[in-house]
Amino acid sequence: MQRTLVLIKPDGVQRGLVGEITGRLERRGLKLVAAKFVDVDPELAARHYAIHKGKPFYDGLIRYITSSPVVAMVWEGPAVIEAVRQTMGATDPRQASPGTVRHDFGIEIGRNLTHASDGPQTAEQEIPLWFGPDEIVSWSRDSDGWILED
Ligand code: IDP
Ligand code: MG
Repeated sequence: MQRTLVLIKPDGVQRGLVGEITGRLERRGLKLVAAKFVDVDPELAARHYAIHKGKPFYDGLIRYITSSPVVAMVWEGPAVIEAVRQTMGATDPRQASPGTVRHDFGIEIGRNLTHASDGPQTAEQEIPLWFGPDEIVSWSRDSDGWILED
């Protein structure tokens, strides 16, 4: 089953939206397989956002993600990468569709509440930056049969 990295960024934590955002993913039927609270150091931030190095918003992005703790999670499900990106909405909250996290709780691109891996390769690179293999738990959910087809 596919997995993806999700971060609730410092603004989401500071604004008390951890339960709201996590609840949306749970209610969608996605399965949480790893979670922790992390005070992000500049090295981890730089590795996580290496692809954006050199862009005009890079320094601000590193300041943002290291400014206060984040919740890091791994979610599992069929096509979970696309599913989570849909639930979060477009990068810029002003472009995000109503009903998405970024639309419903955000107004500025530099305070867009969440991160989610954007493809299978990205997820494979990102998850090990945040979690060791022993921190990811495969488990059987009693409701699986009501959420997933055989
Ligand atoms: P994503 O988070 O939707 O995948 P990316 O393009 O990968 O978006 O950008 C990473 C993060 O960098 C965004 O979530 C946002 O926090 C920040 N960012 C992207 N573009 C801008 C910008 O133009 N100004 C300020 N911050 C930006
Ligand atoms: Mg991205």
